[in-house]
Amino acid sequence: MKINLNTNGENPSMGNFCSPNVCTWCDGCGDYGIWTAVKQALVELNINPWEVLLCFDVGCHGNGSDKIVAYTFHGLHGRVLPFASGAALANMNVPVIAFGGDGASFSEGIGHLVHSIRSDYPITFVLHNNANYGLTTGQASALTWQDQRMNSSPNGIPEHTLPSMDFVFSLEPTFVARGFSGNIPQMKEIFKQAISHRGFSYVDILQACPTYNKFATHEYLLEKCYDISGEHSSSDFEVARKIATEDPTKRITTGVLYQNEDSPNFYERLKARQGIKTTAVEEVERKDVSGLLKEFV
Ligand SMILES: Cc1ncc(C[n+]2csc(CCOP(=O)(O)OP(=O)(O)O)c2C)c(N)n1
Repeated sequence: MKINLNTNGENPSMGNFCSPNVCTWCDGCGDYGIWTAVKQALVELNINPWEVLLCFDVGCHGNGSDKIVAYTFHGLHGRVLPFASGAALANMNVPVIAFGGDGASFSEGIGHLVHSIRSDYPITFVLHNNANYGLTTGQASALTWQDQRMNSSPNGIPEHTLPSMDFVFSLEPTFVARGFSGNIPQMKEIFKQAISHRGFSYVDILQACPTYNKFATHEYLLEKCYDISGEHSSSDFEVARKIATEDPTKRITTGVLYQNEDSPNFYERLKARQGIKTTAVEEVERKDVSGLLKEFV
């Protein structure tokens, strides 16, 4: 469990997370649903805005970093995971949620995704999967469907689509979930479970992008997404991998697909931190290093 429930007796409400800044997302953008479900999940977990760190990558979703009240960070494109992981390791008492687009996460920052999953850093990662580079106006990402015509590839995408779920499962994750931006109640439940997970929670949210994604539209996702929660045991890795990688033209399974609650996370495996009750942040102190520096002159 990476959450430290609030200790000051105040109950958070949706209003506590409301920012006076006006959203700039397009009408019908899936970001609205994700933004709402995140706030609902935090409220239901009894986490106040000052008890959580929300880290945003660069992209349309990242423009939401000042549309919610919490401790927020808006970083460089593709680099949200190292920042979020470092913050979590420095203070394990604060839950950390990182948000990234499919462009950032599967192109610019794919190396960080690899090592975040295999290291099992104690954070939640929400993939805003709109299958294109939204903020820069509809270029193809590694998750755009093959042959789709996009703004910088008018003849269609020659590469095959990166099989993201197969890729994620190849890295032995401890938590994998998939949701749909049009299903807020389900996303809320997924986020609550992801935030409460011990290690790295990978949450793929298939997201409508009405302006640039004309293939996996809200209507298409509504038809294909299938909530498997009631009929699936998330503890079986092989079954989870199979249902996560089914032919998406038939159905797209959603819900918490896999969770391993027994595996210690990265911090718990750090030998140097074992038995230590303080956080690294609390241990920061001013030290005289002039003697050490003399060794280098
Ligand atoms: C290293 C780097 N590469 C490229 C860019 C330009 N850039 C800014 S946002 C963006 C697209 C973001 O797409 P995605 O990550 O999928 O997020 P979305 O906007 O779709 O939510 C790009 C290419 C950048 N700022 N930095």
